Amino acid sequence: MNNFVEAGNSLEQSVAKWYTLTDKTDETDGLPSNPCELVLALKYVTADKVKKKGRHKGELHVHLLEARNLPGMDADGMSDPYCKCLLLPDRKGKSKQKTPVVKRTLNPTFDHKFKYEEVSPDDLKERVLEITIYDFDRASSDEFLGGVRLGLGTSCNEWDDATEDECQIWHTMLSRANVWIQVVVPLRPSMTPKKKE
Ligand SMILES: [Ca+2]
Repeated sequence: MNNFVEAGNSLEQSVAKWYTLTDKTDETDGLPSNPCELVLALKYVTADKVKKKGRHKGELHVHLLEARNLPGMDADGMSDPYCKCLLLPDRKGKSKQKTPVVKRTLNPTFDHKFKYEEVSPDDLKERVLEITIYDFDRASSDEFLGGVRLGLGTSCNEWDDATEDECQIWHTMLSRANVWIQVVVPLRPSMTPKKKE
């Protein structure tokens, strides 16, 4: 029942809101809250379900669906968003994934799938999926629009700093193997690691 095709057919209805409403009531500036957020789906595929032969570990499947209410960075008030994705602590090679650029929009549809092979659930408990969104600029360096770090946030590594919402998503992905988990996650305005207590 919980396969992704079904979830995709009713995107708006099936999207789970992971953040709590109490976060919003802290806003005192009176600005309308059209939250800057990312819609994605995750699925951990156990080793016995991996199609390639000779694999001993499972796979993490990632489907970046869309972003909403991104900041406008260009002169016309629009941005040209694309996502970068890393499975930290690796920052090189197959860890690096990128979506194509979606031109002139603040609400891009990425619909981009990729996977990380040969990862066990225990590996993923110590790793962090970092997704950052940038505005592509032809003439200057790309500008940061928002990001998330999905993980359990339990190690002392400074990059392992998932918020409660981000941690809940990772926990759900790990506890419900072979099922797509589709979520809406608020985008951080900065990727500076949160200080550990
Ligand atoms: Ca641009």
